[in-house]
Amino acid sequence: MTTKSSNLILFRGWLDKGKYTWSPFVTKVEFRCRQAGLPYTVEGGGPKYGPKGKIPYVDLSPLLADASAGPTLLGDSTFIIQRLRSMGLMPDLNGSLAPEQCLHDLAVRALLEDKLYFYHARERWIDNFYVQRDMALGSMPYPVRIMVGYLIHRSITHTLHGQGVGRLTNEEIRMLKTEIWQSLDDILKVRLRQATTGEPVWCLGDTAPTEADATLFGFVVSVLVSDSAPESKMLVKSFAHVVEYAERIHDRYFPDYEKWI
Ligand SMILES: N[C@@H](CCC(=O)N[C@@H](CS)C(=O)NCC(=O)O)C(=O)O
Repeated sequence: MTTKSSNLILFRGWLDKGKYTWSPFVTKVEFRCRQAGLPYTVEGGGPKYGPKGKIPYVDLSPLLADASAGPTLLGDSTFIIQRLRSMGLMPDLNGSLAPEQCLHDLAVRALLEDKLYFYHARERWIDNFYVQRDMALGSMPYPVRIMVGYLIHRSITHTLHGQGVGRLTNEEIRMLKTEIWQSLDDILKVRLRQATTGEPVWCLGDTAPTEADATLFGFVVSVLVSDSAPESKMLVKSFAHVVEYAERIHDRYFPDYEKWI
């Protein structure tokens, strides 16, 4: 299933070489690898093969002394980054932050990964179910896709109801999503105004990215490249500073990837 490689292997759910995936967490890890200059090889895989039942996950074995011992799979973007940092393969982006900045960084990540994520899950898996299903389950034969899609829809409906987002109206969700992107646009506007060159700017850091940038870039890109969150795509596109932030990072770190339109 995996190619012989001395690189870290990143399982993205879809292979789609030369393209971003629709998962913000995959792009988060890819950004961290590229920013660190850590080469990686992409593979398809899928949530059910990952140690946490989600994508992304990685196989660390090519980087380990005993590469012949078989795959060493690790799931969850945060723990993947943490592990690669502890192996000395990625810098500690937040290492020199003051406690207050660390808290801001954590808050931005939580805002996106633990709040915005659920609005997107509803938009994708409930409001635009067929587009999302046919992308996420596209490799499955049609009858299987219908059955698995139905089970995922049911499970996500329950999750969103328990979490609370399932009980909100579309109008309420639109308001909450707009509030998030507006706040990000406001801060990025200031960052872009302070920048003297066309180089990337960073959400919280003056001259270098922090962990929040990996997450933020992942979320902006996931909206811009996917077809199953059209309302969010229009919303994000209406925030020029958010789009420019992502464009600058794309141009610097992902010139080989197809860009969103
Ligand atoms: N906390 C995880 C979240 C990953 C995640 O939610 N991945 C989604 C795709 S964006 C997934 O694999 N969902 C499949 C499922 O929940 O069954 C991380 O940071 O990696």
